[in-house]
Amino acid sequence: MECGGHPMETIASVRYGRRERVSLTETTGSGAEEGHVRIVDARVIVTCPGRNFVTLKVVTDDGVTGVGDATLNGRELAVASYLTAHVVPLLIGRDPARIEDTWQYLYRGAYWRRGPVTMSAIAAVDTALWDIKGKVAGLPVYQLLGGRSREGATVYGHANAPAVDEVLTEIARYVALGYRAVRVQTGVPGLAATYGVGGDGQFYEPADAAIPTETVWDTDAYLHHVPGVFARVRAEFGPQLKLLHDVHHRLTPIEAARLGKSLEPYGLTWLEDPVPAELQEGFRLIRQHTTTPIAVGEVFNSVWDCHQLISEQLVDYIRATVVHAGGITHLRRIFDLAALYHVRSGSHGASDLSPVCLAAALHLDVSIPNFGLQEYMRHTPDTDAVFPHGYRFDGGYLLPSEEPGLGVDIDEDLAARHPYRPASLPVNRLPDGSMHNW
Ligand code: EZ4
Ligand code: CO
Repeated sequence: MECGGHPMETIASVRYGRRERVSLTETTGSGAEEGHVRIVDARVIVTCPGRNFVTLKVVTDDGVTGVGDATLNGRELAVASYLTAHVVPLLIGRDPARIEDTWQYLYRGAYWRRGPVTMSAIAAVDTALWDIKGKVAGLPVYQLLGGRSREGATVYGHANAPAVDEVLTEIARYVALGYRAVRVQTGVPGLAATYGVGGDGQFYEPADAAIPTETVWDTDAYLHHVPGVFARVRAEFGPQLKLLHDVHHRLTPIEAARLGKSLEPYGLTWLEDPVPAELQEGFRLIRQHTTTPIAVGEVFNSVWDCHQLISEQLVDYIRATVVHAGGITHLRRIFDLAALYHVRSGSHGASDLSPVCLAAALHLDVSIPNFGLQEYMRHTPDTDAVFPHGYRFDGGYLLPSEEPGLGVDIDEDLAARHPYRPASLPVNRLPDGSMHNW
């Protein structure tokens, strides 16, 4: 199979990028048989401009490049290695125009389906191929997805602070910038630290140490504290501002039901990740008790993680992302299913998803009919410099780039000046020392 001459050998040569034209019956269906443009290079770039990002850059023999985000916070090198060892050799010689076929090839071809590492790797390829298709067509990707359904993506910012007084100041800062929606997180009296509340209000980064930081959690203290926070926020900012809160998978269904009920007077737009979501039917119990809308999905990798949540209408917003849920192709499939059941999008947009992911998300956000909200945490100036991009914030909206493709790139020289640094997400324990969800 290694060198040319008869049909079986042609299969190998097509896969590894030689340009001979072969007939359909002689190929593996790699898409290269038409003798058109092929992928000639795919580079996996790991960089740490303040935090770690993994980026795939795909290059065609016409010199067109496309980028895809492959960042999985705290497990970056697993995805980088998956791409380098198991995906890049399969890409060389393929037709970059065949996005769906390449997606199916990598998904079905892995045999070991789904999971965050596999799906982030597939997402990176898929995103890069959409970028290439847009550049080849001379159109921004949202045009390839059906064009605009709205002018921009309404975003929510993160107002977080240890104390309630400080969080009110943070919210006011977002309101002054034009934000229409704010996620509110505070410290909990009696707990030294909690998720979502960093030292620096503007740039939150939970992966703060090579060996995981240990935090302590107390559900009773939390449930006692949170309703009072939202009472003060509503009293201060009135009924118009959209308010969100992230529980970060820490409650049981009945505890979440109690929290949702106690927050009903404050009209939250959503309560996020109230419980860990492996048990999809567990959300029925929450639903039976509260009208507070539920958002879930930032750790989901495929439609199979949320089909029951969606089809039973157990959630209101699905928060899967381009990078962790198989790219633009698969995330659109999830959003299309959601649209049938009155479930709207609420894409995860933490700063541990790179500007490449955010750019891709915005093309989906403005095109799909059932957009809800887009999370927006600003990246640091160093990150923005490594990933030059054309999307911009304007009066509470994010607007995708009008350039062909995604409108984002990676500056590889600058990226090389920020080498990888080991960083893990924290772990969390109950007061008695048992492990809990972080
Ligand atoms: O903790 O992305 O809604 N946003 C979040 C995030 C997650 C991080 C984990 O890497 O919950 O901030
Ligand atoms: Co969250």
